[in-house]
Parts: sequence; structure tokens; C-alpha cells
Amino acid sequence: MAPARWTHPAGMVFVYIPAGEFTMGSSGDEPGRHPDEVQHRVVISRGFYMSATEVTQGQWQRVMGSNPSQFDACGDRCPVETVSWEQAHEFIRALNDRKENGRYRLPTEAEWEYACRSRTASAFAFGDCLSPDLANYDGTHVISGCPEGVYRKRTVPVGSYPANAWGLYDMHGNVWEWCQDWYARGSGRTAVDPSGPAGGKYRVIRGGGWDFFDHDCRSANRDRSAPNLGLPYIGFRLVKEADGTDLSLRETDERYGVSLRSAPHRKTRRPYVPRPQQPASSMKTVLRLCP
Ligand SMILES: [Ca+2]
Ligand SMILES: [Ca+2]
Repeated sequence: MAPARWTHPAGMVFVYIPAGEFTMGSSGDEPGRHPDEVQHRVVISRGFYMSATEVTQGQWQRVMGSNPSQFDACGDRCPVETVSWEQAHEFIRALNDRKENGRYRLPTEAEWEYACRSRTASAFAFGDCLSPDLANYDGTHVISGCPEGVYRKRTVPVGSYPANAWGLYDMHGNVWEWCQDWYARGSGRTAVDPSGPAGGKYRVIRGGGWDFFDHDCRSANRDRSAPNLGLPYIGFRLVKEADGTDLSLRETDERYGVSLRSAPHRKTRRPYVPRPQQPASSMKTVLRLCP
């Protein structure tokens, strides 16, 4: 069944992600994995919409009237970057202030990995390797046995490579994507709609970027960055909450064996509560290697 689609007036195309459950994290033998990718079952109890691409510079410009991107010469269809987690929320607040178009937020980390995997268990949604035809990343140093790629040294227009099974582009590479959650190492316990710890120092980023290697772009890879820092390899995509009243969407959910009745239905999540900004740090805040 082709996923339902919805387009925001500012141009963001959303695809429907059905409810379901999956194994989050990576197995112990996955090349390039880090210890914080502890495998555990996660239930996503409600379907939601996710933007098919990273938010673009053109979309940001239309909503915010400015363009903070380092690669601004790349054009309207390139992902917006050099936006902090806090700035991403300014964009989201601007969308939500116009109530007629629905409610938006960042994906939780679990929603992000669930959507990225699109029912795959391999290192990438496309199998156990990336290639320069599948994603924008630094292909000069690759997972053993995977094809060497190129290093484009910049962002590229969103949707330049194939989508995953759910119609999502650039979940691997181009720019890292902010998630809603504070970063924590994770417990490995089964969870329903997890939304991360109550507090922390760094926010989660996912998916790797143009300046990172293929193993950084794996579906399970987790990283983090200071929420008040914009970097030219971090952008974001959006979740639009489904209201759960569309019967065809309900059928889609039940096709995958998760009954909407099995979990309490909430029309909206908790409102976003801004947290105090962390002091700017001169240290490199995106850690390529986990301890
Ligand atoms: Ca990306
Ligand atoms: Ca990591």
C-alpha cells in the first residue's frame, strides 16, 4: 500500500509512517557499532507523518524569512544546516502558531530509527553497505567489504538518492538530523513510545552527514550535540502528528499487527518546554567516536 502523503503550504511533503514495533539498536557483530546501541524492543503505538526529506533552505526561508546555512549557494532544495536544536524549535513554533495546518515537532529518537529502518534490520535501510549512489557521506573510509565512495565535501539537494521503503530520503547522510530527545546511553529495556530522559546536556542527532563516514550513517548509530550550537552538518526533519481519525490509516496500522486499542491514544503530545541553554563550549561537541 502506498503511504498517504500530505504537503504543508511551505512545501514540506509528509509521508505516513504506520504504527508498529521493531528492534532498536544494533547487534554485537555489526561493523562500526558503538556500545550505546543496545538492542531492545520498541513499540511505536501510533502512526505519524514524517517529512520525506530534510527541511530545506527554501522551506526555512519561506517560514523564517532568513537562511542561516553555510552552504547557502547550494540552493533552495539543499537542506538547511547550521541551525541549533533551539533554532529548529523556533521554526517548529512558527509552524504551530498557524494552527490550521496541524501540529509539528521533532521526531523522538525511537521514531527516527523506526522510520529509518522501515522494517529493515541491516546496518542501512539499503542493506549492509552504502554507496555513493545511495547517500551523501565521506566515502573515502568505508566499512570493510563495502564499496569505496566519494567525498563531496558539501550538502547536496534533498532527494538526490533513492528513498527507503517508506518514502523517506537522506535518512543516511547529507545532514545529521536533530531528534527531540536528550542523549543518554540507554537501558536496553522494552519501551512503548520512548521519548528519552527528562534532562541532559546534549540532544540526539541521527543519520550521519556529508562530512562523516558510512559507519556514522548506520541506522542504529547515535550521536549528540549541544542544543544551542548550529553546525554545517546538522539539520532536521519534522514529524506531523496524525489525529488518528482516518480509517484508512487505522487499517494500515492494523495490517502490521499493532492495534491502536492496545495503547492509550493521545491527540497531542506534551507541549514543548524550552530548557535552559547550555553554555557554549569551545570543545568539539559532536563526538565521532564513543568511549
Ligand atoms: Ca540526513
Ligand atoms: Ca555513535
